[in-house]
Amino acid sequence: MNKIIYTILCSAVACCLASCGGKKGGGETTGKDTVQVPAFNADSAMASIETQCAFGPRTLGSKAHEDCAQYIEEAFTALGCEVSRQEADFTLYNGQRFHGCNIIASYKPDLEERILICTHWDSRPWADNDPDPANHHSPVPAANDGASGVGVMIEIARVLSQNTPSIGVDFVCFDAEDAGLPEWDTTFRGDEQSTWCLGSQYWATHPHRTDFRFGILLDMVGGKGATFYKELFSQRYADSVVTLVWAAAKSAGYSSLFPDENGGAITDDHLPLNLIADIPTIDIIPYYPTQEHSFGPTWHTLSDNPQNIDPNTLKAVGQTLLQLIYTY
Ligand code: AHN
Ligand code: ZN
Repeated sequence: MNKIIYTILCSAVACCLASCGGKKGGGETTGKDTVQVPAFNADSAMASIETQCAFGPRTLGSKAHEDCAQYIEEAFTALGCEVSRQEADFTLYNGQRFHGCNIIASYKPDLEERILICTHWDSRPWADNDPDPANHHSPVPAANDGASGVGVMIEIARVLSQNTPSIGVDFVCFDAEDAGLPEWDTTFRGDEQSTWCLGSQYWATHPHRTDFRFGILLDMVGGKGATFYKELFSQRYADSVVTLVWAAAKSAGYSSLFPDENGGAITDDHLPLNLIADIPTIDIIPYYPTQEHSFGPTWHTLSDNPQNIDPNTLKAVGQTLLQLIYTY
């Protein structure tokens, strides 16, 4: 068939699907073809966040931690991913030792062309930024700072299982990101930065594979009023990935949540991936320019609960990632 007529026909069919379907994420013209990007369902990501939080705070050594690890493994397995648990021993800033695990879920592990999407799944043991000092030793519910990234990744895995993409994806849930030096400990002498991100430090020195085009870290991707500025280490180590993701956000219609602005420099799980595993990895992390704390009002407080998650934020991040995956 004549190529021009074929293209017009494809476009017409795609337009019809878009207008009749109503549930699709939106069309994307790549120059050759019109690709229909499937829709990210924020309600199902939200349901996963509620499930995770219902176990209780997922702090190292707790029953909630073990229960949630099982839930995460089962959720990715049910969606057709190959799942494994990477067990590790972690030593906290205070010398306390815990057994824990990174959880690895591979979608189509045989595909060579693949990307890494990751987040942390543990809860901070101490709400040391809570407005009430009486809560500074209580664990954080971690709806945003823990469950949100996992919820978005599980929903992406569901979409992959129903709409075959041309690339493979590995999802990695890092443990022990958030047991770093609490603000109330004034006796610690040493390198504070290395007390954070213990699971990703372990994974970066024992990666299950490293042949990824790039990595994307999700951290606190469900907060009300969140905007995602370009984090500094992401630009330093993986600027082309920043450009790709911010362009995908624009194509998906979310440029207002992904402004072309510089954020802070954040010590997070993407640093070991860039510096140790040599995988160019960016951090999608909120920056609240007008709030007292740049991570937002619920950060490391007891208010980091599902009620303070906005499904619209989850949607913007999830749809941006699908835009990237299905137009890659
Ligand atoms: C520090 O504030 C040192 N790191 C931020 C990383 C983080 C904590 N992400 C979530 N909780
Ligand atoms: Zn945290």
